[in-house]
Amino acid sequence: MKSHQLVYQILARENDYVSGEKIGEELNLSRTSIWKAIQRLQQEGLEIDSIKNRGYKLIQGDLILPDLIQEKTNLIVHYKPETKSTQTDAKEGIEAGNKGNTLYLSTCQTAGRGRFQRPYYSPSQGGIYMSLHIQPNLPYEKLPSYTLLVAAAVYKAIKNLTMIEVDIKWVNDIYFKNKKIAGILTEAMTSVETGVVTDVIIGVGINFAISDFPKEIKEKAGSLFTPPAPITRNELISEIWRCFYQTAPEELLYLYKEHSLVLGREVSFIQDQTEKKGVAKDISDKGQLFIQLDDQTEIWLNSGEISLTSWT
Ligand code: BT5
Repeated sequence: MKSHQLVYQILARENDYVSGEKIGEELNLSRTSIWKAIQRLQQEGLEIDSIKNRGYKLIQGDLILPDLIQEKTNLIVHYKPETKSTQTDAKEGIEAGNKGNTLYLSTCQTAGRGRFQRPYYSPSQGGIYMSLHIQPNLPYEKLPSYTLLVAAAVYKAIKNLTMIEVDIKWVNDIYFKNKKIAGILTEAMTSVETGVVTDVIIGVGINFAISDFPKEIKEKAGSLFTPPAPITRNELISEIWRCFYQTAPEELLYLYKEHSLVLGREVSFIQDQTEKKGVAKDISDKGQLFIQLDDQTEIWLNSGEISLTSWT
């Protein structure tokens, strides 16, 4: 690990001020190196107080530690402090021959995107941006709905760590206090020869501790925490993938439906250029939403084609 990461770990562990001398002794680093490490942490957005003769104290913020996440999840973690999009990083990784069960992680995206190429706001402070690459090698019909499974894993991880219960909005949004705090984007690659889905990239963006949003999404977007956060991003990232890999899919699908914001509610959506309304009755294991329209006809909505415009 780099010096600033080691210094961060000491500050995160201590509840009180810790002197530069003590940190230096533990890490076998000079006071100047410690000072430089503190500056680097402050540049990365951590709030660190320093008092003469007492030392340094972490007030708020955390540092993403890819080595720690790798150790906790058994995934291979590729980390960039800033990137265009972790989805693109994953695609480039696949082209370069990287194997599955690899996590592409960043603290800031300059071209983060959602479904239908919509932009995903990914500021440098307080967010989580990550894309998991897996290699299912299954025909499309046998492919589980990874968006549903990961949404439920996000729900479960947050509950396990904080007791907070978030809501899931079909198909790929996580809501908390009626605001969107996270989104999921699943993309698949199919072999032209065999028709088998060889690679899947599941992108997750979370507003972990973000205090402000641009005006275009201010009404809609929220944050899981208002800084300071009671847990670290490292803990949440590790717990999400632990829940994803170690929970039976049946349980995840159950959690998804149980915490769905739309089941049993009236929803609207646009299909063939017309607004339609109906009651959301069920969600299939493949991620389709079953709707009873106002004229009593029943239809299955496909998440690849339709977004809900309202739900009440
Ligand atoms: C999503 O799309 O919500 C999926 C977002 C996936 C982002 C992750 S981050 C890691 C990986 N790398 C990427 O480039 N992407 C993935 P969708 O359901 O289409 O929602 C997009 C809409 O949500 C936008 O049109 C905005 O209205 C709104 N939005 C944008 N940024 C937001 C944010 N940070 N928080 C809440 N809402 C946001």
